[in-house]
Amino acid sequence: MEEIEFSSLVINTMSDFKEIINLIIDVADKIDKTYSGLVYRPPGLIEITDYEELYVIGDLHGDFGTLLDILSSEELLDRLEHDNVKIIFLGDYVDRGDQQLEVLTAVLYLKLLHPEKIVALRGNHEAPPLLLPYPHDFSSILRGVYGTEKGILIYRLFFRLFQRLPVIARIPGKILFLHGGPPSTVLEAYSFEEAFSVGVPSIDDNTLEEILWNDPVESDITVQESPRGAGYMFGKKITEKTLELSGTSYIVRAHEPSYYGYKINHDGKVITLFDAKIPAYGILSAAYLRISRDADLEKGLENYIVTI
Ligand SMILES: [Mn+2]
Repeated sequence: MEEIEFSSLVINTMSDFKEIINLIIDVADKIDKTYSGLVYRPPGLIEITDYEELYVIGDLHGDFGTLLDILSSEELLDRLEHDNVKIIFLGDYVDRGDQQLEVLTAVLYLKLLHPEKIVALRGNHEAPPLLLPYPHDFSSILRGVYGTEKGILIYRLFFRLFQRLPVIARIPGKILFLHGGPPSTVLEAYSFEEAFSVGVPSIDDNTLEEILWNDPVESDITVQESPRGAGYMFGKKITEKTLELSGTSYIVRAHEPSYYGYKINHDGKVITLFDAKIPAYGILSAAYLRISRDADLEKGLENYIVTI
């Protein structure tokens, strides 16, 4: 499929009240399921067990143009149909940007078309009911597009879908993916499952807040207050304990605007990706990761960052 064709599919779907409802309902059934090469471990972990090439995309915040640019420069729409590629989105599809509904519809549409190849993680803007971010203008966008009554209904459907999005992905032995950062409770945890609420009925509220909101800090302090008013800043010791518990070598996360689209912390063990080239952030480039199955990750994951 060409980008122009995909773009009009997305716009036609979001412009039709019934079509968008159908998309939300259909995709809700697919976001937390096991497929070939993607193992779902409830309530919020996806294990990526097979891929030829993996792409990782950070915050989009309504930047549909950058999403289309990435899909186009990597020929991903075509390759999703023929190759064993996987795309991990790190969350924050909505709020701030002009084309939030387009971005969210596009990501969900890709998941609907290729459920075994797309992982759509949750960001802090796909918020839990008691922890709304600021700004949270997504609901007013929906009221603008569909009118008040229908807009509120669509918002509620999206909001329910957000509660079901997985919050962590892992390539066993290699990389852990999440939106914000590991919870500070990893320091006292005995296992990965305990630390990240895997295999329990629901994710602990504080764990969820930290996974969605935390940011790295270059300091020997284990944890410190965050200026965001939610989550914490995590130091190197938390990164080291997380890598040990999860049996991985790197943490890939998003959440923080970075001038070149990426940022490296904790001696290269924490990589931040950001892809919202919108005026609110004034960043120069967006960045994503492209990792093939045979990539030698030992020499540093930062070597696989691509800027656009
Ligand atoms: Mn965020």
